[in-house]
Amino acid sequence: MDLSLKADVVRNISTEEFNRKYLKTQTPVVIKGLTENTISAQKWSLDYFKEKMGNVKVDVFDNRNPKGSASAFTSADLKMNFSEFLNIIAKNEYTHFRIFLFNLFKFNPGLREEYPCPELFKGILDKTAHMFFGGKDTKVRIHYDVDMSNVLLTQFGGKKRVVLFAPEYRDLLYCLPLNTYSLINVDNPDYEKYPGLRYVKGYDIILEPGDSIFMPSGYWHYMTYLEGGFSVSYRKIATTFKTQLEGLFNFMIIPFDKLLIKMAGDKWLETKKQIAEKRVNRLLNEKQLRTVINA
Ligand SMILES: O=C(O)CCC(=O)C(=O)O
Repeated sequence: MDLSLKADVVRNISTEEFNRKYLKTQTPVVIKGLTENTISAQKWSLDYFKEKMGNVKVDVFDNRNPKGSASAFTSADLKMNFSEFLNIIAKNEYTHFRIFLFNLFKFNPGLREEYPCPELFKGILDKTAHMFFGGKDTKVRIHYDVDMSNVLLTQFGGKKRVVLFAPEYRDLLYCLPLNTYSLINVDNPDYEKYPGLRYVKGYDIILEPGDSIFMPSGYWHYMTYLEGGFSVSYRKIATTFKTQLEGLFNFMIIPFDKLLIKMAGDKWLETKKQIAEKRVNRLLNEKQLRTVINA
């Protein structure tokens, strides 16, 4: 696994330049300064959310849940008061708890004015933002987003490590069938078990508070909270009809995966792992690999 690809880091980029250089070419980029001159830059902190929305009951994921490996992040493991959760991550020590895809504006529509969708990402989805919270060293398993939209993720609070891989590496990353995630360990790749990982190239990026990262449609991402913190994501619909259809297709197949998990549990998970491994072994024996790794 080679993580030496370098993403551009830009500031003050116009919408025209962003569209031409990054959105059209589906190239990741780190953008600095998008929160400047917004209320979020002055006000947003764990304490502020505690004060504004501390009583809201939030869905929390528990990274220890062994069942989590069987399916996409579609259902949380427990509910707690937002203030209770924020107290845990404010300690800035390891916690297995995290919040994923929290619909911020649904609970407090006023917050929309405090960090509105940046101009360069405006579109039909720009009224909805999602939030992600985690404590120090919390990790988010490698996956790509089911809906295949483009994502602009802005970091607040502590630093976050983001590892990215292009969609072309889907098979070599051992994507599990009927879903959009993989069980490989990005921090400690097992090349004996997963030989395809030798051919994978990606980006290893550290986001500082105030940085935003553009993750194009279908890009695989693996996150590590280096400090307790949170992010906000805005989405922009996929730029090609083919990719939009892929998003729709993903939504249609995941219920089958869920059904099979219900019916066959671990057996289905084992079958999925075997299918993913077979796909890679086939690829490693074929000339196709050359096309994928040269992409
Ligand atoms: O930053 C996080 O906690 C996860 C972000 C993520 O997975 C996403 O935006 O899809």
